[in-house]
Amino acid sequence: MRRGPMRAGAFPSRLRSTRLTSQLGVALGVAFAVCFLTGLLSHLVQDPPGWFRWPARPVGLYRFTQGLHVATGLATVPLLGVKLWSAYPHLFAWPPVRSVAHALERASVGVLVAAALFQVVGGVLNVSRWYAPMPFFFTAGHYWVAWLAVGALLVHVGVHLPTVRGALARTAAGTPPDRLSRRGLLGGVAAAAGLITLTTVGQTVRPLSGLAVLAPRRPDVGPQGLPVNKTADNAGVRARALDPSYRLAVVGPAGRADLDLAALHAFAQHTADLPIACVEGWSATGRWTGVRLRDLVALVGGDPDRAEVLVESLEAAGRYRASTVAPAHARDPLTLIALRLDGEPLHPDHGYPARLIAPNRPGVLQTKWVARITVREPR
Ligand SMILES: Nc1nc2c(c(=O)[nH]1)N[C@H]1C(S)=C(S)[C@@H](COP(=O)(O)O)O[C@H]1N2
Ligand SMILES: [Mo]
Repeated sequence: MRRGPMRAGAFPSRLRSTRLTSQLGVALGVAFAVCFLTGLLSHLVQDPPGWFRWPARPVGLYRFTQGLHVATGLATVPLLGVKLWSAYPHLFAWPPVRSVAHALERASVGVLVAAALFQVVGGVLNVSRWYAPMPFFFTAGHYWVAWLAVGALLVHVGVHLPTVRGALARTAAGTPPDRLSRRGLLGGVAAAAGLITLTTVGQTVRPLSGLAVLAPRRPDVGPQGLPVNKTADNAGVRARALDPSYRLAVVGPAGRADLDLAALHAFAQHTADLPIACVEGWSATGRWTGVRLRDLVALVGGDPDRAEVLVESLEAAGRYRASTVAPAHARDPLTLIALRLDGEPLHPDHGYPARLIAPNRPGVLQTKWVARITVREPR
């Protein structure tokens, strides 16, 4: 009956132990928890329900939480790999099902493994901007499968907590290890995770940018020294962005103003050092100069301290063609309709003639090629 991996002694490595699996499980659990919470936060910031308020300060908070999200997610790759290696002989346990509870537990492990792989592989593909293998909207899939993974993880932890506790309480493993010791293996996993972190985190931690050889983005590579996600050509806006008849429409309770570039430059100009913090984990700071959004709100009769603002792009379609600026950001003196980057007019790929830049916001909400600003009075 019991052949191949099913037979007794089919997995001779003495490196595997309950203790090893427990230690890897704890590390993976911590990384997953951090990744889940920072991911949930990012979701709330991008798509805020009515009860959720995200502050405009500190300026770089989202840059930090999203950098942490992507860094913990990437560090999970070797952890998850070795964890699966350490536990997969259980897949061939005999008898395959002992009871209804055992069957349910095995099914939940199946869900957990599938969901964890989906999250990690999908996250890496997204960071690499390789969407072909994902024929669905990445953000929505990543969000819902995260809940699936958390549910299955809670069941998993609940079932195995007593075993893990016991295994971690014992000091030394009973059998002498193979050539590689358990500590050696754990050290190797930690080193692999550390190396991945070191070679990617420079995409958001500027002093380490020279080491970011595995990161798809470098904070200093791109026109005007800043990376670009979507170019003016990709967005199909180049001609309209460069058209001298460009006007920024500002609409509010007192009416509408159509401002050409000269009119925008005639407003008081302000400069702010603010990061673009992309959800993909890269970030880069620019020195932006332009008109305060609150000044444009006041121009059309809105209340600069309470108004919510809709910012729309010249881009005709596309998920990121518009964003809503909540009152906390709209009233912030650092929130600009930027006309310049480092003292130069914006490069077309950075949103010429005008882009939104606000403190503590995800990159996807920093709308480029702004064409229309609509002031909404507080609800
Ligand atoms: N109109 C428009 N604005 C946009 C986008 C877009 O696709 N369309 N992409 C956003 C994303 S995902 C990011 S990270 C930033 C990137 O800004 P940068 O290309 O100027 O660095 O722009 C944002 N603004
Ligand atoms: Mo982004």
